Amino acid sequence: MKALVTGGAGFIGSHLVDHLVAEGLDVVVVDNLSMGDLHNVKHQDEVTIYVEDVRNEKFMQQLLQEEQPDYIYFLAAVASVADSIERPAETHSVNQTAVFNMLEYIRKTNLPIKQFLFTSSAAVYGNLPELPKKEDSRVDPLSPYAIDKYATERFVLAYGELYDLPTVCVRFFNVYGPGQNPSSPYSGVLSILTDCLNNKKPFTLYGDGSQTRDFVYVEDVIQALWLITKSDTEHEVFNIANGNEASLNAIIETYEKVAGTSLQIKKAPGREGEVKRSVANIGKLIKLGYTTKWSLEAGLSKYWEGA
Ligand code: UD2
Repeated sequence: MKALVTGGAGFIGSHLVDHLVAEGLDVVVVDNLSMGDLHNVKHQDEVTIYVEDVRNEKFMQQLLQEEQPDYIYFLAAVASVADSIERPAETHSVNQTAVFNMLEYIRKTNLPIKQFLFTSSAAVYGNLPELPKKEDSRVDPLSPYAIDKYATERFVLAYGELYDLPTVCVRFFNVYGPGQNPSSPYSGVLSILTDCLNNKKPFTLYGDGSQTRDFVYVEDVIQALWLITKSDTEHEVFNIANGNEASLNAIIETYEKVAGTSLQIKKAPGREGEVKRSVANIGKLIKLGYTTKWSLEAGLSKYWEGA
């Protein structure tokens, strides 16, 4: 069995690649290293890596023909709400057009895949009051990022139904763990917090810290992705989260305790297009056998140990 992982040198992608290699799959990675890093890929001798952009349509088509992957995990993305507001056109070309082009090519050439998994985001739910978010909760995408993710989900599911392709979508909540790149202002907040705690840098807190998120340790995310693959599920959407809501203030406090050091905080206005509260219902995943192995404290301790 062969798996193609776009964004496979990125934070979540590289953990997925490790797991797929351990499961005995042949793994092919496409990553343009815009946020990813080849050092993230542990078993480089066992993985075929192409440093390429998923927007290179010709290249991607040739790759699919040559490699004939059974499983496709589409993780390549401009992965930030704030970044998408700065660069809406570029976000769109990666987060929607590249995915669409691949689906269209698979359809036209009848490429015999076993699963096409698209990674969407909790951002699609927006700021509607229903909590926790279920996969069939109303959506209200507020940013170019969220709009692209939601529209692409619809393409992925419609292509699945209309052309009988084995497609599935997941909505990541806030994923953290080793390998997350803290170097951009759009990086995940826990990677930035880790960097600030480690290097005694001031942390910029956007808003009053009362915004909530559902943080999930990357190992649990990989568990969920693999369960979805093994279950042969198709034409479904799954939340991938921990199922617990925590405010940013509470997360900072917990992390300071775990790290045994305190943070210097600079306040800044809240970010545009941001979600105020976020927490998932993970019942659908639990039905597939998912159990969260990492509480926030356990995950933060593990992350801090390796930082
Ligand atoms: C996360 C995902 C995004 C999308 C979204 C869905 C990451 C990196 N991004 O965006 O892809 O799926 O969830 O809702 O996981 N913050 C600070 N200071 C900083 C950085 C962040 O206060 O230096 C705040 C930020 O304003 C936000 C919270 O921390 O309220 C989490 O920010 P984030 O960028 O880690 O993730 P989020 O939820 O915006």
